[in-house]
Amino acid sequence: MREVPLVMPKMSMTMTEGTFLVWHRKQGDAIQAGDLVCEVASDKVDMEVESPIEGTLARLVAEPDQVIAVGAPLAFIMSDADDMLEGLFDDAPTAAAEQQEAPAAAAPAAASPPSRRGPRPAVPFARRRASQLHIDINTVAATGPGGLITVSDVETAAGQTSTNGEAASPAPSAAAASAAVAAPPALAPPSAAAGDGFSAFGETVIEPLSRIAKVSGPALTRSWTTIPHVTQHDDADITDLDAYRRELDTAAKADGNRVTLLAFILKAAVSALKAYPRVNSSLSVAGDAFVLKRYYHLGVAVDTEQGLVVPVVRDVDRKGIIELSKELADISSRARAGKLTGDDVRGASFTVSSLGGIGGTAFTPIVNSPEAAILGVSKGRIQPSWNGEQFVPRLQLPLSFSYDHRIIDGALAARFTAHLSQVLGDVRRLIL
Ligand code: CAO
Repeated sequence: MREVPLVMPKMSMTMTEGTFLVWHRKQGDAIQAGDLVCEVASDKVDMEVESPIEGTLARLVAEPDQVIAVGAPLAFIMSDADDMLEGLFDDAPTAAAEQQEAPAAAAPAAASPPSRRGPRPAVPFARRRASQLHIDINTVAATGPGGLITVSDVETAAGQTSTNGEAASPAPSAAAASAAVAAPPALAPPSAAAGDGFSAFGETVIEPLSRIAKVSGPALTRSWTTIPHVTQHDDADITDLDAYRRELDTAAKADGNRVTLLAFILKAAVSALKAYPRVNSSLSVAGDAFVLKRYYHLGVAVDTEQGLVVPVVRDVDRKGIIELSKELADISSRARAGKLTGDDVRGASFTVSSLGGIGGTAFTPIVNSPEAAILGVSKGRIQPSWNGEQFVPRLQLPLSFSYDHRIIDGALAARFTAHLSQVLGDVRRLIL
């Protein structure tokens, strides 16, 4: 009996790391060679990973959305089988993905799927489109370079598109018809190369997705479609807090720094996370426990020209307002300059998304899986507030707290936002 690693496959010559997507088996499962174990993605290709050997899935190492180096273990299989399949992820998918990365050098399209047993390479969205259309991707004939399955291959298999991809087929299948309800074109458009069909109605311009959008789009879709989301809204009276912040900000400006509300929001979030530890947790991979985190690393959504990025401020519980303010200025300017490293964006236990500098009264942020919740903050506004005798003008900050309902119930969410509101309403509580 020996422990065999199941590793992150190399899906192209240039690939150095991939993103782990989802487990299809759980720890302790008995598996056969060729069984589907999990799915991973490069920035170009999604791939199913099968077991190379018969045995027991002894240890799951990877977590959803974790970025893992090529060749590093995703899991370990205990096995006493001799027939290790060497080169499971060999030239076929590698060549396919490589050609996808270099369209100018694309080889003639392969018309049929590879005959060997092994993972079927598919472009992002193709696998999801297949599942939306209730089609087994292993039955789809690939027309992409090197045997890559494209979205239009899947749709063709569903009988949904005509050959030029510009119009729906005259007799869509029942599966395609139900998919039209389940997934409108705006959610999963066919690839631009295949013709998107919109030019039949007027002029169109193709704007390629940025690298960030290519990575974050599927991650957001996964979070939104796999996590039962609920958003709890509340207000915090920050009249006194804002007066104090302005004092600090004026002093900081003299040194070329700023103190914005966000540093206080991070500290208040830590206070609430300590009071309600479940919010600072994740569901275990096996789905049978909560993993409570005793660290307070907070992701902060930053709007950049390339798209949304979420750098992480570590150990917020151990830092003061001035230190946090400087760090926020540093990470947001590095994010906008595209200079964040992999370490800058890993390991958050909770996320804050502030649109307060832009506007809006409320929104429904998407939980950053595998975290349990995210706090959205909108623009503070002066509102009339009843003090028991009269209405007085107070600065109210809108809070939008989205949470995974499998981990957090409505009462806990209401208590969490009430705690946040109290702490932000009385700045003295921040030092408790
Ligand atoms: N209410 C009112 N004013 C606010 C505010 C709020 N909630 N939050 C910030 N402001 C003010 C600031 O005080 C500042 O005003 P002054 O310059 O007059 O003092 C101004 O708005 C701009 O602040 P900022 O946005 O530069 O700084 P920040 O620390 O508040 O936020 C950052 C930094 C990086 C979070 C922000 O710039 C950003 O990118 N926000 C967008 C995040 C995003 O896209 N989220 C959506 C994700 S989808 O889930």
